[in-house]
Amino acid sequence: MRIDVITIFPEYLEPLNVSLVGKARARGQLDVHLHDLRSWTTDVHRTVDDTPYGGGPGMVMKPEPWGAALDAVLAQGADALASGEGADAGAAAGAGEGSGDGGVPAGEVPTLVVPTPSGRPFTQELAQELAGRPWLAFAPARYEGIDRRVIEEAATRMPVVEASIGDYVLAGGEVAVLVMVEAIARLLPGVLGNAESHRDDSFAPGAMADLLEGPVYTKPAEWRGREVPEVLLSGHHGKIARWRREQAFARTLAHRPDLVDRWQLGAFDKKEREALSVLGLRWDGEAGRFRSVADAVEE
Ligand code: 6GU
Repeated sequence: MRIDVITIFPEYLEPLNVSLVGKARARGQLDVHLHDLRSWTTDVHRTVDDTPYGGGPGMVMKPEPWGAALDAVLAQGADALASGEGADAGAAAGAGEGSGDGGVPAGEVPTLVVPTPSGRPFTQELAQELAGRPWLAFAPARYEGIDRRVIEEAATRMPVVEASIGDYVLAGGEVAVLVMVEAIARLLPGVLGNAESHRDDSFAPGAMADLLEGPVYTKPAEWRGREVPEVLLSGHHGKIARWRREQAFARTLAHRPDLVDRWQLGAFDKKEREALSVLGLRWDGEAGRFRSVADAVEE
């Protein structure tokens, strides 16, 4: 996969050289190119922002540098694939350039990912969808955001996804890019050592959809007077799987009752329904969702 990031703080993306993502780059599984937005400014001050039309606080990122940057990144990526190589980003910061098989098919355009608190939620499902694309370009903004016309014009040329990593406001999208790239990279084939490690992730499609992963333990079996739950030492795989699932139910109910609202009765077998009942959850057929006994009493 090829990834381009256009930012006024390329150094903010240095962590892409470390750990899982860094190793994926070193192995040529990820071809990351960082670009300094200011290299597409034309004035001596290298200005990237201006006051908002209509008034109000803060500054807005000017359209011209973004337009020129996206043009250049599109052309570079296209050239890179024509020459069959990860092209060096001329404007890249030290951490930026990479080579290896970007794996971008001819005629391809990137999917533009714009991190913004007003985007759609960045979920495991979206991470999975983006992990299936050969080329992503990220446009993290600072200040109050990017002039809207940049996004609209880009959308006439390539798929655009505006995404938020949560209900809070960051000073800029760079950290969100780190979050998204890491979530995407670990889904790429061969990046995680053990392909099965995805399977039990919270939010993993299948058995863990809408479910948070429960607690984990390692040696020693007793630590500061605390023992590892006996079932995990039993060697009984069926019982262990069931126990883990029940822990996941309890944890999801405690931390994310909004996910419980998505559970459907048919997803649970008889023993699981018993476990849900022990947690105080009863299926409400009319409402089409589980209700906790405590809520039912309140009403
Ligand atoms: Cl993607 N960007 C910024 N600036 N703040 C955020 C965010 C993104 N997601 C949540 N908060």
